[in-house]
Amino acid sequence: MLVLGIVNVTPDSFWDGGRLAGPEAAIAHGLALAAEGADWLDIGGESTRPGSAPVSEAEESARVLPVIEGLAKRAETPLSIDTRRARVAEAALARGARIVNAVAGLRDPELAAVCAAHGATLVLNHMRGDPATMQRDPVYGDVVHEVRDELLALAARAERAGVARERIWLDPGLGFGKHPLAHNLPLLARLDELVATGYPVLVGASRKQFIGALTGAAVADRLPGSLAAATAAVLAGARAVRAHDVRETRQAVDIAAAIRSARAVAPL
Ligand code: PMM
Repeated sequence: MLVLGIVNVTPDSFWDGGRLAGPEAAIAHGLALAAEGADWLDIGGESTRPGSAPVSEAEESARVLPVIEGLAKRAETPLSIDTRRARVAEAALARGARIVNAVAGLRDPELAAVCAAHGATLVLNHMRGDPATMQRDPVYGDVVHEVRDELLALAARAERAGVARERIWLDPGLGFGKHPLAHNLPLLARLDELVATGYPVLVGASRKQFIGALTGAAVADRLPGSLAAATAAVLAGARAVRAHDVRETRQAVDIAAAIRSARAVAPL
C-alpha cells in the first residue's frame, strides 16, 4: 500500500497553497513527508482547484523544477510531477522525476510519448472539463462506468504511444468535474469496478470538498474524513492514496491493507 505525499508549490491550492514559499521550503516539506512514511512524493506547480486560473508553462516550470532537482538529490523516494503539460513533464523527468501524474489525462497530446521515451510511470487522472469550469454542472449517466471507460480509452492511447501497460495507473479524479456527493461517493463505493480493470488504482480524497459537503467541516478540519475515505479506497483495492497528512494516512492505510489481506488467510 503506497502513500503519496503531496508537495504543492502553488500560491493557491485549496489546502496547502502558499505554505511552501520557495524551493527550499518545498524541499524541506518533501523530506519531512518522506520521513513520515511517504512512498512517493507528488510535486505540483499549478493549482487545479475548481475555478483556478491556469499558470504559464514558464511559471509552472520555475516553481517545480528546482524542487524536483533538490529532492532527487536528497531523497531516495520516487518523485512524480503533477502537471497537464508534456514539456513540464519532460523537464521534470530529465531532473530526476520517475512518474508523471497526468492530472488532466492526455489533453496534451505529447504527454504519453514523453513518458514512453523516458520509461516513466504514468498516472492517468480522470478530469471532465477544465479546472476553471469543471464543477459547474457535471453530468453523467452511470458515473462509474463512464469514468472507467474514459480511463480505459486513455490507457489504450498511452499504450499506443509506447507506454508499457505495467507502467500505467488509473485515478478516478475525485472532485475533477464531479458533483461532490452524486459522483464522488459512487466512485469510492464502487472503486472495485475500476480495480477490476487490472490497472493499479490511485485515489486522491485528501481534504476534498465532498468531505465538507457531508460534514460541514472546513478544509482544516477534514483529516478524519480524509482517513475514512482513504480506508474505504484501500478496502476496495486501491494500491495508492494521495495525501497531505502522511503520518496519519500511513497508519490508517496500513491497518486497512492488513484487514483486506486477512481475507485471503485461511483460519488456523
Ligand atoms: N487531486 C489534486 C491534484 N492532483 N492528482 C491525482 N492523480 N489525483 C487527485 O485526486 C489529485 C491530483 C487536487 O488536490 P491538491 O490541490 O490538494 O493537490
